[in-house]
Amino acid sequence: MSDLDALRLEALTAVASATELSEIEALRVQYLGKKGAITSQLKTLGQLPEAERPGAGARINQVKTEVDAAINARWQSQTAIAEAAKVQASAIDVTLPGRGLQRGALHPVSLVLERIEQFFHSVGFESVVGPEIEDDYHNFEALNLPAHHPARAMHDTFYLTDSLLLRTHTSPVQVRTMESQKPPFRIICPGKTYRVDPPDPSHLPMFHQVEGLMVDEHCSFADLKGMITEFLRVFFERDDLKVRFRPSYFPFTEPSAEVDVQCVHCSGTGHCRVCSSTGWLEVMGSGMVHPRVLEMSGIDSEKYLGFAFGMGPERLAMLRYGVSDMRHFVENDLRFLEQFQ
Ligand code: 2U9
Repeated sequence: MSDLDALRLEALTAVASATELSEIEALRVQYLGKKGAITSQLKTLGQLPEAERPGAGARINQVKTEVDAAINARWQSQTAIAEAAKVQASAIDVTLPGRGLQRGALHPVSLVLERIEQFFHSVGFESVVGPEIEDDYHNFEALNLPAHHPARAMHDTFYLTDSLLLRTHTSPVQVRTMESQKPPFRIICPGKTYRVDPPDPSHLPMFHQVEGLMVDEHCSFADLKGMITEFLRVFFERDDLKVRFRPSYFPFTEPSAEVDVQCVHCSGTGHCRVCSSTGWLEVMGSGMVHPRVLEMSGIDSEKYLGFAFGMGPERLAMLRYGVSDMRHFVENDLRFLEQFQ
């Protein structure tokens, strides 16, 4: 029995200090298994005098139960600790502040294109787009710019083959519309255009244009002036903005006019560098479509008249947002782009 007391103490001490579940399981086998130290005590009962056997048997079973309970309790508490550690390791702290979203912003040229389209859609124009790779006919010939016409020198052209090129304006889109649709129509053609211009503060080899064309039976230069004046007042958000039309020359329009607005920087006083002290800023070109251009695309120039205009969104974005160098638009410097949020 003194062996049993020592065994009991040894087992309970070992269980109390076991931390690993595998260790606890090993103790169960060591003391309570078939050949375990406590189980083996029962086998020694036969060696005792008969009168002592019931008491000794009961005592061994009592120790067995006690050690079994200690092992179970230790197993449970260590399992709970292991579980808690696992949860802790994979826990997400939902109270931590989020990393936050970095909001993007539209490019200033996109913002300007949106404003231009919004205005012209509101007065009945539809946007039409076309290919950036064009043929010589649609880019030049059909616009009254035959080969060797001196005005072709105005467009230093990226040629891909003898007859294919990167369009130098979006005018070929209007030509294709006139070829395939019957008037009346009002369209604007926004898109990328290309000219052999090395980048400098006011030139890029790829830039944008929005050109417009209205063809109808009654369509006058007065309509052109009214439409463009209204557009510029809405665009620059000034009801009283002064607009002037200056005689000019384009092969595809006759008469032609360059459009100036009162300088949006010095309000026309001329005390500024933006307008070179003139008080005026050139913002667009315009004119009545040349009858030969209408005829070449199959429109009866006796019955129909057209007005057309063209503008550069990069230039308008520079004036609207006070950007002094066109190269900012293609450098993708976030310090620049972030200002248009
Ligand atoms: C057709 C007939 C006429 C389009 C026009 C301009 C005047 C013009 C420039 C302004 C600055 C382009 O971005 S810019 O370099 N454009 O001055 N464009 S009239 O006239 C057309 C177009 C197509 C069939």
